[in-house]
This record gives sequence, structure tokens and C-alpha cells, in this order.
Amino acid sequence: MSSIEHVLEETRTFHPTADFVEHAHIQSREEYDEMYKHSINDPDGFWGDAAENFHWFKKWDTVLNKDAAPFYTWFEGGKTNLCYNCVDRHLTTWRKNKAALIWEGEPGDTRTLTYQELHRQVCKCANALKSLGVKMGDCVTLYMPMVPELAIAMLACARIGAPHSIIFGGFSANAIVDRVHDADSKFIITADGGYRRGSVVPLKATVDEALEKCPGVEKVLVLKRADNAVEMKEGRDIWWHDAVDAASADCPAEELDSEHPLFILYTSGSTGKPKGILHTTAGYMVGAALTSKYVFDLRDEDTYWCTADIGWVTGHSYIVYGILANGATSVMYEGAPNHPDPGRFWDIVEKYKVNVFYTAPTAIRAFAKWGDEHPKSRDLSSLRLLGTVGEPINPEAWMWYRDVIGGGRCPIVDTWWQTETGSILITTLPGAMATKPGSAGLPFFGIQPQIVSEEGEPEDGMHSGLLVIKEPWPSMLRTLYGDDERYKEVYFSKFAEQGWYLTGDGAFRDKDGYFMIIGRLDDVINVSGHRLGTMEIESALVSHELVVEAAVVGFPHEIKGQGICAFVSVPADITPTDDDMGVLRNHVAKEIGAIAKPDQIRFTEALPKTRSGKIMRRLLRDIAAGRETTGDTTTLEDFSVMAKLREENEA
Ligand code: 7RM
Repeated sequence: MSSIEHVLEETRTFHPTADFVEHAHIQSREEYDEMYKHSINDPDGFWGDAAENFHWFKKWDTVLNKDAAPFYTWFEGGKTNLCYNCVDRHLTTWRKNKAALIWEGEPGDTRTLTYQELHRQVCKCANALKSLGVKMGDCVTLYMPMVPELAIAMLACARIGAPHSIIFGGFSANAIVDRVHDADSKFIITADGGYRRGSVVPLKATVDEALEKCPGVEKVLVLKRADNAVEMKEGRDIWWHDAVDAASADCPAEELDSEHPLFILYTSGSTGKPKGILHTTAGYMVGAALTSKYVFDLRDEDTYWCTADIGWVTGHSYIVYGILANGATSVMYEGAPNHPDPGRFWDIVEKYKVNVFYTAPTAIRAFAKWGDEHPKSRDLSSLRLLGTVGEPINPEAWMWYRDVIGGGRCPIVDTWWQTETGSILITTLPGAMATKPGSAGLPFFGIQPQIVSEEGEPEDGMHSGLLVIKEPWPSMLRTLYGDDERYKEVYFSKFAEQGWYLTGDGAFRDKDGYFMIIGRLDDVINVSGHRLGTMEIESALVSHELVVEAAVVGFPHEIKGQGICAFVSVPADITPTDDDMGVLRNHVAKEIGAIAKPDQIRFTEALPKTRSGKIMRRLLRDIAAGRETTGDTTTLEDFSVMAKLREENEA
């Protein structure tokens, strides 16, 4: 048995309204099909044309070079600069005084930076970095709150060719130590603190703790954000307002090779050591910008808001680079979605008249749990398009998102991609095709996804299995930083002969060719020879009114090989009983079939998640099996959740 069983039946489809279609960049399935065919038959032509829309100091010689596969290069011979394309390029157009960033801090302070002002700040920051000794090629670590200076610092790094490595501001000192060492980073940009749920997260103090183990770090640039007390180490630490304010606003963008490193972003591997995903300049630029334009159907008059943290790849590509490269207006919010109350996001939508809104399923499930009264008491009529990313979205949450947030009128783009892919690979295009709850959709231009069996047999038609990408695309990762072997091993060794990129996800392709992602292959459960994805069992659980969220994992089972253990959180005002366990087990059996009936239901207060909302099933597997936690936990958002889970499960 090599395929993953697909069990949930979804028959609803939703078409964009005539009004949406009329203004969309791509207005019909035929138009998409035509462009897609061209992108596959003539990738060099397609991507070459796409690249023409950017500024090049020198045009490329070759679009794609496969000679050193799987170390592909794109736009070789070209010279460009992503910062220049995100900022400078707009200054000679009417967009000069258009809002680039609209920012709101958690306490309610706000700032708007026009493209011109952003340019000024970026240039000053870039000069300040140079004065600290940062040179082209040096890796700069960013550990910052969600403030405009984070975007400014990223763009400043890109401007001078110093790759950045952003570490999410919720991670621990240990996470900083590992990443600073791995990237051999000598420069850090941080802040005194940032606001989260009404309190100050002391970022600088965490950096100080980390740097006791990082003697190689030479300079720390510190932004004053929260005014909390910090210690400044003489000779090492410099205030942002001293260095940046004093710096000149004249800093030409470096003419960088297409393959010049742009950033490293660490993701947790299944074993201890995090993987440093390396992206380079030109291919990433073209991929992030083209997907931004078509998937979010960006128009000049749009106010676009992606709620992700910039410490996640989603923030890199779809708050900063892809969005600004299109000259669009990007909203950025510093704090928690439920501070001071669960209506905060909807206040922001109403206040800035947000048109395009992009968030994660975990947030959508939380909003649904907090109650319809919060969105319903705000004016959300400006919204015209919704997006989701990060995990499979259960149809239940999808319908809620459509009805309550989208007022039944906004298309939803369910965008599948990875840190490794740099930009969205599978999605619907909102004006061109119908959507189905829980289904990501069709490949973006130039992307060739394929469902294959464990043995590498292509499975065409309606089928589930491993998801691979058959051909390279511009914004793909170039390697794992400092570890080419591991790059080949993780992504290209399973199907080395065919040269396919292994996504690590399982997927189902339906009768219309739509791809439904059924979760990480590591999470697949094998019950008596039946391979079950976790997503469908979780969706079945969440469709019961008693359940807020569910995470399903396998555990060793004498007879079946693996048994199914479901961790289930319930609404705060409900205390579940033993009877409820039976009710939920039977509910799953009824929705999917007896084979998927959980052997165990464990009620819990909260599930362990990463900051981007991904459930860390790996950790739950350890608990279900009664083991100590092994492997990397640095990306866990809230450590107390694990402690509580252990308590609940020992009791
Ligand atoms: C963008 C991002 C990547 C993994 C990926 C999937 C899961 C992401 C979706 C999704 C179902 C989606 N980068 N994933 N988007 N699963 N539907 N629309 O999340 O590197 O942090 O994670 O996330 O498993 O492989 S990531």
C-alpha cells in the first residue's frame, strides 16, 4: 500500500462574482490555461518576459542553467538589486508619494511610510550598517519586533548585498545561538523590546543572553521601541537612533549578480539542526513579485494586509518583497490578534479599508472560536479577496472565513508553498477559477506538480500520494546554507534519477486537477496497512461542535501497527466528559469510516504550535508514545503548552 487514502468528500464549489472577474488580472480559466501552457512549453520565454518587468543594471545571458543540477541558477550574467526594484524604481513614477507601508503598533500608534520616505530610511540604514563594518556578503541577523524598521533593515541589507537571517522575535536565546553560529553572523539588529498582548517582550535581553555564547558577534544595532531598560555593551552595542539618524541618505544600490545570496531563513528540521534555507536575488524577486500580482490580484488602489510575522517566509515574500516590488501598499501590524480584544484585526480592516487580507488557518479557527460578534460589529465591506496559508484549512473554517469575513462575496485563495519554494506554487487564481473548501487548486505558472507513489510511479488522474515538483522554478531555494550535501539529500535524493524536488507533503488530485494538500508525509499514520493523512481526521473532528482544534498522531499499537491518538481542544466554557470521547470517536467513524476512528481522544487546553500556527505533531507523537521529547523545539511558540500537555497526560 503506497498511496495515502483520501476519504473526505467535498462537493461544494464557488465561483468569483462577475464584478470580481471584470477587474481581475486573469479573468478566465482559458486565459490561465493559455499562460500556463506557455510557461511549461517555453519556460525560458515565460520567465524571461516576466523578468523584463524589473530593473536590471545588466541583462542576463541565460534564463535557467541546469548544468549543475540540482544546483540550478537563474538569470545568470544579469545584475540587479531587489531593494532597488522594491523601492527606487517607484520614485520616478506617480507612486513616489504612495504609501508603501502602513503600520500599526499594538498600543495603537501608527506610521505611514511613502515609497520616498521608505527610500530615505533604507538608505540611511544601509549607510549605518556600512559604518558598523558590514560588507557585501556578510550575514546580518535580525531579531526584531514587527515594526517598520524591520522592513527597513531587510531592504537595507538587500541594498548592500548583505544577506539577512531573520529570527522570529518569540524564539529563545538558544535559537539565536544556533542560527548565529550556523550563518557565521557577526552583526545583529534588534530592539529593546516589542509589544505582544499588552506586555513588552525584552528582545535585547534575550540577545545579550545568546551572545554570551557567540563571541564572534562584533556589533549589535539596537532600535528603541518599547523604552524598556536595556544594557548597552560598550564597543559592541549601538543605538539605531544614533547610527541611522546620523547616516547619509545617499546610498546607491549595489549592482548584484542574479545569484547573489539574498537571505537565509531557518526552518526546523525533523532532527536537531535547523535548516538554513538560502534564497538568492533575481529568481526570488521574479517569483515573489509575479505570484503577488496574480494570486492577490494586486491593483494600485488596493490596501493589502498579510497578518504573518516577518520572521516567517510568508512575511518575507508577501509583506515585504513581493508586495513592494509591485508598488503596492502593505499593511503591517505589530501585535496579537486579540489585543485589547478579539476584534483587533477587524478594527484594522475597517480603519484602513483593507481590500486584500491574507492569514493562516490557525488564526481563522481562533476567530471562529472567539465568536461572530467581533467581525460582525465591524465594517468589513472593503474586503474583496481573502487568502490562507500555512496548513491545510478544514472546510469548516473555510466556510466560516467565506461567510463571516468575506460576506459571501470574496474569493478565497488557499496558497500552498514552503520556505523552500520562496513563493506560492499551488493556488487558485481568484478571477480565473472556482474554489473548493480545503483544496489549494492548480499549479502557478511554470510549476509542474506531480503525485507519485512511494516507488516514484507517476499517478495521474484522481489520486493521492507524494507531492513532487518536476522542474525547477526561479524562486526555489539554492541550497541549505553551508551544507550542499544535506540539500541534495533532503530534497533530491529520493527521486534522484528523475530529478524531482520532494516537497515532503502528501496530496490528493481531484477530478478537476485540483490539488488538496493532506499534510506532511512524516505525519501520515499507518493503521493496519491503511495510510491515513492527519488532515482529514482532524477536519472530521473539527466539524463537531464540541471541538475547536484537533491534532491527530499515530502511536505504536500491537495489532494495528499504529493506533490513532487525537489531541482535542474544546471551547473554554466546556468541561468534556468520558462520554464525549465516545461521541467524537463515533463522529469520525461516521464522517470518514471505521478505519479512521481514533483509539484515544485526549482533551487538552492548547496544542503545541509554531509561530506560523503549524501544529507540531512531532512533539505530540512523543507524548502519545510516552517518550521524552526529542529533536528541535526552538520553533515552538509557547513552551508552557508542552509542560501543560505533559501534566495532562501524566494525570
Ligand atoms: C508558506 C509556509 C511549509 C509547509 C508545507 C505544508 C504546509 C503551507 C499550505 C500548507 C496545506 C496550504 N512555509 N502548508 N501552506 N498545507 N495548504 N495552503 O507555510 O515552510 O513554513 O511551511 O506548510 O505542509 O510543506 S513553511
